[in-house]
Amino acid sequence: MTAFRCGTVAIAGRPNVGKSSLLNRLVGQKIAIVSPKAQTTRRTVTGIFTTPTCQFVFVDLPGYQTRHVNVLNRALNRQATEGARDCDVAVFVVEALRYGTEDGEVLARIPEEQRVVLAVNKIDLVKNRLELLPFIERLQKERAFAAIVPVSARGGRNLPELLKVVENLLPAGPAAYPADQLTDKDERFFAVEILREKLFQLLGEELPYRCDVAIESFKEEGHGRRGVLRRIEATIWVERDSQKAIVIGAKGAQLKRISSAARTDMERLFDGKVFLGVWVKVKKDWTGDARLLKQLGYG
Ligand SMILES: Nc1nc2c(ncn2[C@@H]2O[C@H](COP(=O)(O)OP(=O)(O)OP(=O)(O)O)[C@@H](O)[C@H]2O)c(=O)[nH]1
Ligand SMILES: [Mg+2]
Repeated sequence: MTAFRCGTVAIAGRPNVGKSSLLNRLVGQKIAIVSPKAQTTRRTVTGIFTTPTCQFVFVDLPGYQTRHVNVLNRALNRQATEGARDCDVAVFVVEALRYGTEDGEVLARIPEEQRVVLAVNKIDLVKNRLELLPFIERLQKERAFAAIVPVSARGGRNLPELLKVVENLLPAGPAAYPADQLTDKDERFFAVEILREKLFQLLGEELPYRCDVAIESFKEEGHGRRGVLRRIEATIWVERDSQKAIVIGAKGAQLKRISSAARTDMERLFDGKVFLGVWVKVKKDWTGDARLLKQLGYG
């Protein structure tokens, strides 16, 4: 009988290659937020997946930030670099047929001695599969990857194969978490992330990068037959009054859209009723304010 394996698996790569989508697919539940915009993930999310032979502790890292140079993005880049270094295995995600300097910079930050599996994602977008071969050959010159697996986080292609090669690289050892545990993050964390996802999905191109979310209070009420009611109060921080006006929208319509979309997702994830109150507040230059960033959970 082969020994049980358990270890941490960082999911690294430049923004927008599909790291969070891949995490969600691998653990079988949507826990990491996803948007078509680059640099969506700011907080490292852990997703735990346990099989009869292995426990994978996936860590979805922020994509390396190049867009704005500020205290926030420096903190995110530090997280991304440390995450890829401190895990047992790194899965380096690229987009099929697209490999540029930004990808190369992320790969260069993963230490030479780290075991790296290359996941070539979004193969559902490749019309002619033959084109993948020269692409993969070219990438093989970049690093001695432990394995290369073409996948589709969207369609689920080859994900069992990806899990298999990662499993074989993980150390033998007992499970670190109970088999049914999905994440080590708490509900407050997900409340923040779900609200942030809605900002990314519903606001324009630039504004989501100027916002962040803090939970002011999170209470559970009525542990009765009708389930738990969660009463959540949150603040959306923006940098300027003009941004606040956009987030709120005419007659509060935009804020209503954001909070009701967030509430629906929270109710699905928490499996119970949610009462959500959201306020928008201005804090000039919050992305450069180390103290507020600490409060917002960026170590
Ligand atoms: N067609 C296709 N689209 C995908 C696939 N995986 C992810 N996407 C899309 O790619 C976009 C980015 O996905 P994310 O999962 O947010 O990417 P990410 O790497 O986590 O991005 P950051 O958090 O910004 O670093 C989203 O619009 C996804 O729906 C895939 O396999 N196929
Ligand atoms: Mg992400």
